[in-house]
Amino acid sequence: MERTLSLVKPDGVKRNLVGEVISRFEKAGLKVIGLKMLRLTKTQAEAFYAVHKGRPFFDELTTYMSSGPIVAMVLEGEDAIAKVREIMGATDPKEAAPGTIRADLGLNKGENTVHGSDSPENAVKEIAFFFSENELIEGER
Ligand code: DAT
Ligand code: MG
Repeated sequence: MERTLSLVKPDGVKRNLVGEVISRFEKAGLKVIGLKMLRLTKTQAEAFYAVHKGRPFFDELTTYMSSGPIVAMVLEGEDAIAKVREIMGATDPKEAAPGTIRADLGLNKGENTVHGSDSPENAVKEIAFFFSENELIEGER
């Protein structure tokens, strides 16, 4: 069992794609064990994407990620990290495999509808960025 963090980015929330994104994860057998809607400040977006600090797209990325509400979720399942990355597709919707969220719904390399953690270490950090342990619901329900 593995946990990962996914976000529906501002373009996805704006276009009413929250349910569509969650539905694709659920259909793949992943369980939503934490869920919230929020809006990041620019400073919070910079902290979340700190790994990209110094890249040419950092300001554009963090301005965009703080431009409107997002939906944060923790997904749990076998190989959850890789599964979510596969369902999301490549960063650039033009390069994403057919049938992936980004190929079907993404607008461009920045407004690409979803985020998913890329490694177990980052999943732990990113989950803790948005959720406290008592906001994650596991087991019988
Ligand atoms: P991913 O979201 O697929 O993990 P990433 O971690 O390399 O991709 O980059 C984080 C986000 O930053 C990405 O979803 C969109 C934005 N981004 C990355 N490369 C970019 C670029 N060359 N131009 C504009 N935005 C970019
Ligand atoms: Mg990434």
